[in-house]
Amino acid sequence: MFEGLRKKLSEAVKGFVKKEEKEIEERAVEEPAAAIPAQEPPKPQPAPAVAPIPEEIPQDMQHKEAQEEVSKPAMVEKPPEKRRIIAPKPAEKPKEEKPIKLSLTTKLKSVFVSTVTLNSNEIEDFLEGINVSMLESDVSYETADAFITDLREKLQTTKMDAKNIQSALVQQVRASMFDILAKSGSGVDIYKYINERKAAQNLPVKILFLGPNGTGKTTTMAKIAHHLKKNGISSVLSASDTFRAAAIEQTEHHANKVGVPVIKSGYGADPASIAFDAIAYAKAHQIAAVLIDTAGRQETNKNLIAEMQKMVRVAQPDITVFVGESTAGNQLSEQIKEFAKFMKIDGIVLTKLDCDAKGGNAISIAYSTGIPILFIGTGESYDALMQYTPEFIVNSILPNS
Ligand SMILES: Nc1nc2c(ncn2[C@@H]2O[C@H](COP(=O)(O)OP(=O)(O)OP(=O)(O)O)[C@@H](O)[C@H]2O)c(=O)[nH]1
Ligand SMILES: [Mg+2]
Repeated sequence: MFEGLRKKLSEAVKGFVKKEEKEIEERAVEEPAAAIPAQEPPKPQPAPAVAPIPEEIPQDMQHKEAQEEVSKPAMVEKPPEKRRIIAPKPAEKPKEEKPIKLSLTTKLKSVFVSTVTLNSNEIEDFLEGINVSMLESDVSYETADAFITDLREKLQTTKMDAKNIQSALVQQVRASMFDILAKSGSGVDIYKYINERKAAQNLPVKILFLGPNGTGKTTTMAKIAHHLKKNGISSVLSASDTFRAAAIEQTEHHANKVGVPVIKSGYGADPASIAFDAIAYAKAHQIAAVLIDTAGRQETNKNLIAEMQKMVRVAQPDITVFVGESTAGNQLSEQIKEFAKFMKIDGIVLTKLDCDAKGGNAISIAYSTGIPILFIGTGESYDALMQYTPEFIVNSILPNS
């Protein structure tokens, strides 16, 4: 999970700061040494005698000499007109070669001062690489846009450790990621909430799972029941998918495996009435949580959406969870937004992140929908459900370097 985004972002950062001698050489021509700030310490050195430039200089010599020029800090003190800089002929530039990365000015500054701020060209070049990486990894346009704006502001004002610009850039990208993830606010901590309600003797807590077909609703419900049981909290499953073949047996199977009761009826039965019975059962048996399964449905199916609205009216869930698979890509946020037009959604479970090499949805889904992620599904086993934290996402995508 996150391999795609992690690889692309890290390449974007590393690629930016990579020192390529050839680029330095080219930039030496474009950026005169006068651009070096006044605060650098070295005392002016007498300029070494400048040898006359032979009319014909072998190409490899030109490169060598130009490299030597920029690698000697003292040389930058010379007035520009005395510098002996040999430009490669424009025709010799490979076509696909992109200039930029760090400018010579910034590179040289970093020799003399402890902090540097990128200039606007550098910032835009860096941001372009980051933007492309994000879009290619399923981060939505609006999220990538907001992210880039946030990062640009940071880069414009941040003085970075000149000796370790790469690590400083990583810090800024991470900080923007945290900012974007924070914009949807933090969701309810389901386990904590159940404990609080238990302490207040206000049970049961009712949780409804909804979403498109096959996203992992039933499995997620069973995973939560499993976690609650491990922590000494009782729950009951409501087999309210009376639509899909074998759905009731599947819920029963999970209930038996996990060791929790299940309330069921026959296929075609009213899902809302099964939820009602499960709530009554929980009240009668002092069960802490009622976990209500539902049939998979598309947001475009009006009848099934109306049925879901009825379930919400009858069961009055405390928490309504949208279960969506990470592999759905950018279409996931549209699905969630459509569902949210018909019922209040309190949080998202992003499943199958283990099958999603890109991982961009984990960055953008909460921002795009304004609904926080509560859990992340990382596999098929009952333990493969993680409570969402921004730290987990950011550390998985771009670890501190
Ligand atoms: N790899 C992986 N598989 C998952 C995850 N969550 C669920 N699955 C698998 O996805 C498949 C569908 O899961 P279900 O729980 O039946 O999905 P559902 O949303 O209830 O499906 P319907 O009831 O048909 O709408 C099953 O094979 C699950 O084991 C996850 O986080 N990672
Ligand atoms: Mg199901």
